[in-house]
Amino acid sequence: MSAAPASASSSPAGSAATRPWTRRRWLGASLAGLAAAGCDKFRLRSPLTYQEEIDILIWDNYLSADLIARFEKQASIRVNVHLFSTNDQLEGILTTRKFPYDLAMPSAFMAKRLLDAGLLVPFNHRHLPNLGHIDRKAYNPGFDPENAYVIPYIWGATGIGYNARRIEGLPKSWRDLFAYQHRVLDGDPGNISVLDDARFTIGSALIYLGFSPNTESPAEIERAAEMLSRRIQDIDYFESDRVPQLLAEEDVELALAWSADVTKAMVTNKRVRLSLPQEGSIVFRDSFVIPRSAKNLQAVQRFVNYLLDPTVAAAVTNYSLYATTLPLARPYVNRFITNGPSYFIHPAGRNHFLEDGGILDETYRRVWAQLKSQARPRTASAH
Ligand code: N2P
Repeated sequence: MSAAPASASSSPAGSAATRPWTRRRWLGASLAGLAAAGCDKFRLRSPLTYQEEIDILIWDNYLSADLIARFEKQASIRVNVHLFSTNDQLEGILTTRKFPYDLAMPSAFMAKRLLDAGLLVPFNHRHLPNLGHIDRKAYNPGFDPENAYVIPYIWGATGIGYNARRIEGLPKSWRDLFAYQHRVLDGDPGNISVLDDARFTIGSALIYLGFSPNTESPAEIERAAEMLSRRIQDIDYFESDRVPQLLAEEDVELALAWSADVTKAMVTNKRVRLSLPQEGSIVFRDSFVIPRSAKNLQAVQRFVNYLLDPTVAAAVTNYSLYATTLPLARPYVNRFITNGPSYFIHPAGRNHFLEDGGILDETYRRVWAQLKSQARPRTASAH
């Protein structure tokens, strides 16, 4: 197996979605997938002609080139992949760009926000015979109980990715990330990264302080921001895409991380582990939605239905290492994934699901912008 599995995606988060998947990117991502999962076979795009075309906006490293090529061939529908790195970025793209995206994949709380803003159109379940494969428990009962607009597909938790050989002790609490100066065993000052994502990073700080990550109190949000601000000089990266590399290459000892990114790091570095802090953590469900801009509803639903096939969903998880919402896919998922951090979850009561804060989100954004403006030059220049 070669280098850290996650990607050719080292360029600034702000531009990820605008970068086309060049052949080099395909190659990087596919080889990364091979290294990670040992299953998908790399194949260059063949010079087929397609009857139709769709444009999808998804997280980096979720879908392999091979899976997409298989669909393109069988359906004669070309799939143009556009990438994004954070929910905020996705919202920015969908609200400001005129481009006719046919599919997007926000986390559930952002899907609600997009729905409330009138930016989504419903699925037609007649085109989705495979929809019933999704675990009923993963539905979004609050705002879309029948999955009219939102189809949860991938889930995971947030926790502390850490290097077990370099950090003294097990980081059991968010305190280890946010408020405690760690002893790093070889004497180097330890490096820290947090997700470049306002709701997830501030939300985790809120959980540590005993507040809800969905708090409606500006004072509580400010308290979380103050704590992060006291830590700002120790935070080396605000990073959402490159966490697997940062951990695997031992650039950071402690990272606020999405669970599967820790699995990715562990593929090449056995010292890396995930801790779900005792105070609880945020669980996300990344979900398919159809933006109002969609130009080809039938073709895109055919694509979604393809992804909802249990064997295809398993291949998505074997490639991305992110947990699937399809119980029937699980038997086809590699054991090292189902037994590892990708599937770590707290017992009930300590899992938090982000909710759309409506206007309150502005407080998160303001506080986040202030925080990032205090970041060390190294961090600031990385973005
Ligand atoms: C994959 C990022 C996963 C995002 N590169 C979690 N919502």
